[in-house]
Amino acid sequence: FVWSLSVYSQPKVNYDEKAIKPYVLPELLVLSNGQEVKSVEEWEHKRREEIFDLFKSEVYGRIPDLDLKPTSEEIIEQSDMALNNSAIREQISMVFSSGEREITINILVYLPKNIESPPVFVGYNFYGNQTTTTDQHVIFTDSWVRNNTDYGIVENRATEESRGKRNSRWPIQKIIDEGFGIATIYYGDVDPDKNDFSDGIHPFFYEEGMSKPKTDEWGSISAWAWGYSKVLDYLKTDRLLTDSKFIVFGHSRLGKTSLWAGALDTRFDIVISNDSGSGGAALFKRKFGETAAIINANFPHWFNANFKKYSNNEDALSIDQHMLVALVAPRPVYIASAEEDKWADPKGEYLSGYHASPVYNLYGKKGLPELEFPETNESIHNSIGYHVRTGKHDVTDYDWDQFIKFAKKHFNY
Ligand code: GTR
Repeated sequence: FVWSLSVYSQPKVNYDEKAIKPYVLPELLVLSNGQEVKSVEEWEHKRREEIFDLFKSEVYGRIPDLDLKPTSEEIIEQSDMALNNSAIREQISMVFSSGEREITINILVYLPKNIESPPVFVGYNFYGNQTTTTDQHVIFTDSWVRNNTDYGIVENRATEESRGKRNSRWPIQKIIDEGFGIATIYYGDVDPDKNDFSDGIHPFFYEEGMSKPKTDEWGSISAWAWGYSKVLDYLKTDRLLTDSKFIVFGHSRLGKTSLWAGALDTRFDIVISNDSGSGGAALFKRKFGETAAIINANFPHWFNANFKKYSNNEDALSIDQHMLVALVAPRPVYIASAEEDKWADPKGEYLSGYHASPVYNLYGKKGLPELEFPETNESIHNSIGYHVRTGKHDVTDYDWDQFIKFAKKHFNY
């Protein structure tokens, strides 16, 4: 067994609450000039903009604002008799091209029958749409997929053997039976998850001579967030979803992404982060579990180049993740943790919701008012929702039950 240099050079991972050094969170409601923010107006027009700018320049990276439109967008397959005749299925192919370059984003949609414009969960998957269900009609991605021998994925290509392999994370029938739709997309269609800026969407935006984004420009999390907005652009035009509400959902690295996407794109009516941890809901300055140094070493492409300055230097960060949660306000946001997922720092995930609450209060909404960490398996459904459930880093039925309950409550549905 050979330690890779990046692992070897890591500081020890801290899992001891008592060993956390005192830290100071950046003030949420104080402008950079020292002035206090006292109204929604000041929050929206001043402080929110400042915070966005910090997350863009120092963490996830700026998304180029060239408005790239799909070169084609087509429903390539549909059925009114999906899932034993209980659902409508649509598969949409969105193609983006520029010169020789092309990416295809495939959206798999299931909708309950006989409900007009149902609310829809929108979430990326890790290994291709075919892994989310055993439904034989689901089309494979042509994009690069991470190898996984359990799923028979060996040459970075989706395989028949992988069909349905991740369906425990996608209780599609339950979602449909509860009156919701679901849209899922393979995240690698937008940007393959590897430290390589020559593929995916990034190169579409390079100026002459560039081979990677500039130091303040987008890493992969921002690229996936961009993809979420493009998918939403389509969903907003779907004839069956004219008045639908949309819930952006993601697990782990994709939970980091759903928070950032939901903050950026206010057309997402609810934002859900599952076990998002470091760079997601967890507070960096606690340095508990996965730290900035560890994540930068193992996944340098997720963030922008500027973020590297904060490895072992969290004190210098002028943001922390409570500010990311606050950017979603006043829309409902749900943060889910798992007890055994210490790597993602459940308490740090909770605390970012707690410390984001003053912004919700400005809108007359209730966030997470108690500093005390809640009991396991007791969910909170205020405008900021939270639970820590028993078990590991995963998406379980318990998680989905809470997401559905949360959406029903806040949509009055
Ligand atoms: C881990 C990473 C976490 C989380 C997770 C996942 O390896 O350290 O930050 O993103 O992957 O996405 O499953």
